Amino acid sequence: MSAVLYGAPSTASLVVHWLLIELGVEHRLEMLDFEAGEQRSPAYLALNPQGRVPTLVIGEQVLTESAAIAMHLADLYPDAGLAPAVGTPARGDYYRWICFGVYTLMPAYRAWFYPDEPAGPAHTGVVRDRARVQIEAAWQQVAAHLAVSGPYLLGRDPCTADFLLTMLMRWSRAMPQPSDRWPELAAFARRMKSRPAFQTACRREGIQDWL
Ligand SMILES: N[C@@H](CCC(=O)N[C@@H](CS)C(=O)NCC(=O)O)C(=O)O
Repeated sequence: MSAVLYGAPSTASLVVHWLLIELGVEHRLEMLDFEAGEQRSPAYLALNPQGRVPTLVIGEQVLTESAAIAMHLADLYPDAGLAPAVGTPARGDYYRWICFGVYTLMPAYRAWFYPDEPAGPAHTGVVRDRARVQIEAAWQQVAAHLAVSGPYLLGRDPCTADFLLTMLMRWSRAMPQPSDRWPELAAFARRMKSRPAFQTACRREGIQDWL
């Protein structure tokens, strides 16, 4: 199966790019220029009405939302073992951690990186302060979980949720309290970043930090 990934360097498309390489999926990259507003071009909005990345076109399907794409890829390539079997307790934990990324971390990051969205330009300071508190509390929770149940979110082996979490950790690298200040998270990130597919994805996106 071949695929086209619409993304932008160092954004939410990274986890999809990484998984495409990790899973050996034949693909083409279409990197959008955010500065030029390409994510809001009529052609792109026809694919992704939110005007955000990533979008994956795989076979006949157009799929958006990084976590949904990541879970779908894991299901399409079960031999890689990146998603526990449906109906098992591990699958429940897997959903939990994917949802934690999507419901807890992503909205807080959106507020951090786009602080005028919730309440306009006059309130960006308070929005960012609140986002920072939420993000740090989330990392504290993940670190506590890994300390007891690690080295990966589900224990011994990595799953797609670990890939998503690694990308979300990366987004905090320039924040006042980066996620890898927590030793458990730093160790986790080191392990995930040492995967050759992560390094390849970063190289292809021109990423030079947090490698
Ligand atoms: N929930 C979406 C979030 C996507 C998202 O916010 N992407 C950002 C980059 S990290 C984006 O496309 N920003 C461009 C814009 O909002 O104009 C997902 O995980 O796919």
